[in-house]
Amino acid sequence: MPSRRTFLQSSLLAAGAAALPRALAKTGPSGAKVVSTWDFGVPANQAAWAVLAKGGSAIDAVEAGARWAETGQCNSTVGRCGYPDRDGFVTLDASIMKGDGSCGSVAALEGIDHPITVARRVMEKTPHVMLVGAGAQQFAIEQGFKAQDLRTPEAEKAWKEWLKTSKYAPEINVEQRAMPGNKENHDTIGMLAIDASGQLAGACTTSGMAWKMRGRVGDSPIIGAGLYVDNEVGGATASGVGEEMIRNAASFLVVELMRQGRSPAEACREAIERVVSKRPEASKELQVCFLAMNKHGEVGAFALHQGFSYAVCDAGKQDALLRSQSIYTSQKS
Ligand code: SD4
Repeated sequence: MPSRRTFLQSSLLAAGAAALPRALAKTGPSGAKVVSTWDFGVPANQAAWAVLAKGGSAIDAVEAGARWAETGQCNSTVGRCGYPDRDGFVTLDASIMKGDGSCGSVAALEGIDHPITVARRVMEKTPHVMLVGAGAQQFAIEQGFKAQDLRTPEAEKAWKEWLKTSKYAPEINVEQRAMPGNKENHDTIGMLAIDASGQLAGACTTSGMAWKMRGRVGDSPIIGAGLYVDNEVGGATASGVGEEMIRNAASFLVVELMRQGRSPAEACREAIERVVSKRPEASKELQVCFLAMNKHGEVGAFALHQGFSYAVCDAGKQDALLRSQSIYTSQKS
């Protein structure tokens, strides 16, 4: 097993993000860190780091990072520009959680461009944890959000193309196909942060699987499946085909494995092995990815199939992009 340092160095990818503003480089509290899924985690982390570097809280940081992913880019898998369900509706899922156990989420939310902030309002302004569908939208509007049509012309075109076959068959790493001209296969953003005072928080936001059935909810808004955070241990988040995360209470599982003494990488690997052991045949055809950080700021990831990347940002380096190890090393075995 390579040391963490060796692993990080050997798996560093060419930084895909724009150069950092000079003011951000090598500044910020030394204990603070933010990590997130896929290539677009690099710029999303930087949006979160802008909060942490000023001594801001982990919860404010992950909300800022997730908000960037929801509108700052347009990639068919998160927030605005997300691909619709099979009936043509863009429906968004998001969750947010603090290390003290506070949490909030929204599922199947339509017409609201910042589901992560609605999830935070559920956490802070209601006695509930989760609001779904029309009720979630009603709450968002009461909170001052504007309902709008989130379906882009590109998403509409892709949906009409999909209707020709109407075949629901998620592809590994590209289940929600990148827009024409967008070469990245990035996906749902899951983000974990630790702030200067040692508090942890996480966020997860997505438009879910493209062409899903109307009413389908994935793992991302389900506390314990797509996201789980505990100040006493650490946090975990997931990307990939959410049904597998729900079946295995996967992010909770990763955190509990860390509680039992596993490193973040070991915990992610063991959780992936659990997914495989439950459905070995299905596991060959779909992607599942975990990212975890413990309370000491150690980071690890593991995926079912190769191709999962994750971004790490702290006072020393704000644009690290790493490649996760995986069970299967070719996309289909
Ligand atoms: C879902 N986990 O809705 C999300 C989608 C995703 O890679 O992460 N795809 O199931």
